[in-house]
Amino acid sequence: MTHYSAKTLKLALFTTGAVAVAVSAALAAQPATRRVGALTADIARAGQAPALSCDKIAQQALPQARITSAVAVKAGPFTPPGAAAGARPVDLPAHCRIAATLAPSSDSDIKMELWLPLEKWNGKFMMVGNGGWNGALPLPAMTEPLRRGYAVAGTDTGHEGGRGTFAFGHPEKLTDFAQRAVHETVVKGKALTTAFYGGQPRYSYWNGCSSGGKQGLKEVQAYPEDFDGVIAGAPANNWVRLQAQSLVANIANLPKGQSAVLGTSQFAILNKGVLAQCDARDGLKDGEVQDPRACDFKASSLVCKAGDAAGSCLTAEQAAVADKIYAPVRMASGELVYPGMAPGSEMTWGAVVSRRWDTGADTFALAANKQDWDYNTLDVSKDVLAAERSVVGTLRATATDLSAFKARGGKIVGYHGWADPLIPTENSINYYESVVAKQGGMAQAQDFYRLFLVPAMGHCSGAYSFDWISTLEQWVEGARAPDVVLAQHLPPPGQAPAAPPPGAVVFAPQFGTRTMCAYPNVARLQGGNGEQPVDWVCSAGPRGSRPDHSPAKLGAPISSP
Ligand SMILES: [Ca+2]
Repeated sequence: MTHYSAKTLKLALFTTGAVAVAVSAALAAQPATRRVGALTADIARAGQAPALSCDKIAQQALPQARITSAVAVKAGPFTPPGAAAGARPVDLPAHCRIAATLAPSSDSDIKMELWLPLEKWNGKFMMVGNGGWNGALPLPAMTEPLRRGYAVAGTDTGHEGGRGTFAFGHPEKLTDFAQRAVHETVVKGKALTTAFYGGQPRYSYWNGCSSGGKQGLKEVQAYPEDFDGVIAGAPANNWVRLQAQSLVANIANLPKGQSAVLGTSQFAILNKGVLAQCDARDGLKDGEVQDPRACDFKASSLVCKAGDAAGSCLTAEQAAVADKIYAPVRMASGELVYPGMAPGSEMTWGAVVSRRWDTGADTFALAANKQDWDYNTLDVSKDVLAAERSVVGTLRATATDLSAFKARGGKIVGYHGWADPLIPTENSINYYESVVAKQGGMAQAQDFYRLFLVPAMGHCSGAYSFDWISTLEQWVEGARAPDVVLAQHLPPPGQAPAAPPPGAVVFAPQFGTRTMCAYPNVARLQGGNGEQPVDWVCSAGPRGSRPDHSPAKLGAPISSP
């Protein structure tokens, strides 16, 4: 059991918007072991003026690529194209904004952007990820790394629009989406960064969630030289099986030709039932289930009985559909396809189950090479394995041997919200355990890969605010390995956040700072209201997913490689 006293924790910095929290090196000092000589020279270079002007960088020759624009942008507000109406612009520092088109195959049309700080470059490179089928440059996600001084890159992965239909008749474009667009953008982005500043970046990082988490893991597996550190949030890495699970839930709630069985009011009834049964079990009645693996909730417990108030219970049909959404998906052979939804994730189930799930339908349509494939005909016992053998099999990032990345000092920070309505959380546990098995033990895996499971967090965000970039930087650059991370507890939607002054060490009492423990440890309340780090201790938690949501054996590969 590890206990961290309040004295060993300090709030290190706040940034605008999300509160950035760092933990003092006293927690888990780790000696710097890498690149000490190179680092000295690199630090001298960091912060220096560019060696080339933004005009000159436009003339750089790149193989199988052309720079379409390079513009020096003055410091000032930036609103990404396509931002929601009324979205607040982000203040960006002066930078050279480069756009390029990459064509590693004759059918490729990969757009990338690279933003290079004109002053105070931190000497580092970062690439940010995409979501879903991608099809747009991730400009909003590029703003924060630039503000931190990074040279930052992003790609549209080689097509436009958020549907998978782009890939019919375009196998090279599917390859670009699966992995090549990211790798090519890394290579070109680093080359341009090096030319611009007159020296290589001293560290290179990936930051992505959802498809972005998958992209980061694919990089680790296929191109271990590309990054020194990877943030892989809620990864869609077991792509084909995830889409099968999403479609099973979707079909259950939206039977062909009928209206949805469960809607917003039923999601709320289910969530209330889960909290009534399981919230207080973790010692803190806070509207969050710390570890849903310990919550054996059944929707059938909410079927209306005589005397139940209207709107407080479910019909038998509604309960059966909900229990199907909670359930793992298995083939007739018993092989796990994918874990089910965790109790506590109900409030946002509508994202997948209340409308046609195009992401999954497109995946299996491509696998069958039939544009009019009817997703209602999905047979998980046959179609999943067939899809994994088809062109969409390349969309998986489930390889378990990460030793090449580990051997060169690479680090992975993974996270996944327990209330994720899009990607059931236990897939992250199953993947992590398959890496542990391949590594030969938990300690060997934790040497380079840590996973954080976040109570009440939805898909990639919600409930808590983290500073994953600082967490990864501190680990890769030698300050500390993340045994714990601190997260700012966010107030429920509609309530103004408490805004502590810069440098404050006193946390807002009602929405304070929560300790998150690296898997398999879990945070246990030892006092207080749970809103200060000292209220929690990290102690050993259970290994693996709930038994029926696990592959048959702990550490078994989560899908055929
Ligand atoms: Ca609780």
